[in-house]
Amino acid sequence: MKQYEPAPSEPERDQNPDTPFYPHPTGGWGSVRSVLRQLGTATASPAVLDTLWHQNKPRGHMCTSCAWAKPASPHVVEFCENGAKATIWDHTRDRCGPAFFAKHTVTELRDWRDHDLEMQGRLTHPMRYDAASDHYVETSWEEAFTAIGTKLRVLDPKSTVFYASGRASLETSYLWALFARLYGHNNLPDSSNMCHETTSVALKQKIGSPVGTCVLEDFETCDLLLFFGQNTGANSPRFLHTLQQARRRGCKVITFNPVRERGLIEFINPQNPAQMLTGSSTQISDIYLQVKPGGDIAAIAGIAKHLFALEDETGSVLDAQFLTEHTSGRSEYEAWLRGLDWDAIEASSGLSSADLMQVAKIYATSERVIGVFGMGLTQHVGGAQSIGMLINLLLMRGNMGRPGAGICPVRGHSNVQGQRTVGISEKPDLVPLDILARQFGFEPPREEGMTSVDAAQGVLDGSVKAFLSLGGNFARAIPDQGRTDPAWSQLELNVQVATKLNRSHVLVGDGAWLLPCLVRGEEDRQANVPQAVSLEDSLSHIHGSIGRRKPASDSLRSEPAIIAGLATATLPENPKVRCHQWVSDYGQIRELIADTYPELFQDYNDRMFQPGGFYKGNPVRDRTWKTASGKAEFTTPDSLSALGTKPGGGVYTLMTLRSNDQFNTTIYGYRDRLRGLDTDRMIVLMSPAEITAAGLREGQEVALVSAHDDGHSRRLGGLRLIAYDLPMGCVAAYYPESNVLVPLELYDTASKTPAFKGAPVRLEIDSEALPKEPKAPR
Ligand SMILES: Nc1nc2c(c(=O)[nH]1)N[C@H]1C(S)=C(S)[C@@H](COP(=O)(O)OP(=O)(O)OC[C@H]3O[C@@H](n4cnc5c(=O)[nH]c(N)nc54)[C@H](O)[C@@H]3O)O[C@H]1N2
Ligand SMILES: Nc1nc2c(c(=O)[nH]1)N[C@H]1C(S)=C(S)[C@@H](COP(=O)(O)OP(=O)(O)OC[C@H]3O[C@@H](n4cnc5c(=O)[nH]c(N)nc54)[C@H](O)[C@@H]3O)O[C@H]1N2
Ligand SMILES: [Mo]
Repeated sequence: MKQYEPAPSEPERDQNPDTPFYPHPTGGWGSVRSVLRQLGTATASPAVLDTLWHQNKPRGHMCTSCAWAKPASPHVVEFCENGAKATIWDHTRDRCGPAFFAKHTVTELRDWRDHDLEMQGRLTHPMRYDAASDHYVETSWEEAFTAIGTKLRVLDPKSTVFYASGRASLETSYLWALFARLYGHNNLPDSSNMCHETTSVALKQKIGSPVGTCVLEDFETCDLLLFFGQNTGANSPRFLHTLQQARRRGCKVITFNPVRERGLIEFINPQNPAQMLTGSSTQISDIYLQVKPGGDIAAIAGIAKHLFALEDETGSVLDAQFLTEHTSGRSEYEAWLRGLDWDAIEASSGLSSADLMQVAKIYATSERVIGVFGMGLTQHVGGAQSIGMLINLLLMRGNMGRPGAGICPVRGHSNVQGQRTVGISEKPDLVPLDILARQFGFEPPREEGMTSVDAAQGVLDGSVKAFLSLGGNFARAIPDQGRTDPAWSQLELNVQVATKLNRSHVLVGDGAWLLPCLVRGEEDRQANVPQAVSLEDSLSHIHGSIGRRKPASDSLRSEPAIIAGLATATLPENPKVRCHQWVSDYGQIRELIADTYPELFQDYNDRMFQPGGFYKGNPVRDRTWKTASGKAEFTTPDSLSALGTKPGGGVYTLMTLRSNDQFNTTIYGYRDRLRGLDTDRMIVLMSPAEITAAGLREGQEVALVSAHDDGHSRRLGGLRLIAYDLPMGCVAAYYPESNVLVPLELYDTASKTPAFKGAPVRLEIDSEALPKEPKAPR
């Protein structure tokens, strides 16, 4: 099934031309057309152009799509294809209000597709679920707050969960975490628990800081970027500008990814008229290695083993002084590496010793190297160990704590890193509880709270009685939905603060509330004064953000105002807790944040509109290591594979992927342009050789069945098999449709981040008929 005629050119030399792919550069006219298509839909409001104009600029609003850095001197338009889609999606003219809910029962809505639920438009009124009629019915804010507060007061706080998705601002997040602790628990899982929690745990343990060490300037002087499992073209496209500039200076890029992602192959900057007119593109990766899923530990081990061999020959590869002064654990690591067998490295990584030698030689002659990574490393059973290996590699040549070098996790949601910074964490050790105790005159809970996996297990076993969600779509984002879906209706209380309707809102029972809030691009007036909020980007810079659009409905409230309403109705009187007063002026919330975190947030209100954001700092930049040993730690992994089980014998590793037309569970449309796939989402990708070996045929309808042997059956049928350029031993399908196949108990052993890129599955010819297309509502 070839979608586009391939037009082979230099960067495509390794592409299998018989499988679908996008034969054009990322960016270029394709991305302009894609934005125009979204703008041209009947639902987009013309005023959205003004909103886009201010996006990511000082005193404008900060994009709600990815967390990539916002430069001090923005481009004329500082947004990308997918940032524009996110804004257009937020500022639709469609409304999902009481009339819609009167027409459809909740049971009926459960059969709708994710896309169709969100396409109803912005939620406009607070709604209460009425179990008797099976409808959401309009309620008032006062009724909602009183009922929720009354229920929370009789529940054991430890049986409740306050989830947050990474979009809410620093001000909102601080209040949310404070509310949880004043109420009496640390059950504060975050979308980060399904995402970069692996990073936070691994970096903290190994280099003493839970976040990346690089700033934008480092990308101006680095001479090599090692890219592991991050899909820049779709998920952080503005980063492509940074990459393009680095490439033009002569910086090299080496990519490790099982999928040949176009953004990491070729790019035309839509903001560069010359490139747009001539069609001349920038090649991104010098070397593109299709590592097997979970094979990064082995790939890095191979590179490092070659480096030790080169060091034996030349004596000039390792940074001996750095290693002695700044690291611990090196001998054990070196002994392990030297003892490794090349057959095992090649089998686990799917890469040849010769390819890895080529990488080792480039690395050994590069002076300033940055390691970049995303979900391809974090979402594995051995995720933290893979990150540990990348750190080991960087440490070998002192690529940490000097300009142009370091480690750069590319974060997901636009403020997901910031939420952790201001206290949304289930780990009490990471929060200054003593300061909070003094500040607000209470005894904070000290027990460890629940991660996302713990929370899902608690919902499943009935120990969680109430689930409050600050944004997101938790029920749809988690693993094992076949098991978890039915459990949601058993909750005694389910409160969803949201902008658009999604599956988590319809998997409910008695005691469910839907509370609609402003989006970031909308004007947020409190006490008649427009308010600003702030966010932290992937490179630890904090930016102010001001929304200007008229809110979608007069009945909406801001997230901080909703939290103030909930907290006031729930908590006992405390003269030091004045939520409504704080919310009348968000500057007061920022002062509270600065009191709790004086080192990070001094002069917060004065600095928040600094162009490029203000930098939170990172001790690693000065080679200060806040680790157990006081040094950067070499670590030795337990296994050469990051997978929990070994593929083979009919078992394949399932990677769950995002398309270019989605933001997590928000499905904008059904194209995946950058992968050359213009079909629906119920597909499974597999290498042509593997299809033949399995006796299957392209286009066949198949089912994926879990090969995780724990007594639970997991199956997803109605999938069309597509031959795709992938390594042997794996298959790929879309998230969230394939989440039913990922076992809840399969997660990174250090952080409990689900193994969304490494679930073991088998393939069956689907004997069931294709499921009926869910009813299209419009
Ligand atoms: N437009 C858009 N932007 C987004 C999002 C979105 O859904 N849409 N989501 C946001 C969020 S919350 C996040 S966390 C980020 C996610 O952004 P990314 O970190 O890019 O996450 P994914 O797209 O899940 O997967 C990344 C890549 O990992 C590769 N991969 C899979 N398994 C392996 C492996 O074992 N090893 C290696 N080396 N690579 C592997 C996949 O082929 C894929 O290219 O993006 C954010 N930005
Ligand atoms: N199989 C598989 N599963 C995965 C992943 C994967 O790669 N594969 N990735 C994981 C990752 S990285 C993440 S981060 C999670 C994502 O998990 P979540 O963050 O929970 O999910 P989202 O899809 O981002 O949430 C979308 C919903 O957020 C609401 N929303 C949007 N904007 C706002 C706002 O401004 N305020 C409020 N209150 N609500 C808003 C809307 O109602 C929308 O429907 O999924 C994880 N799940
Ligand atoms: Mo994420």
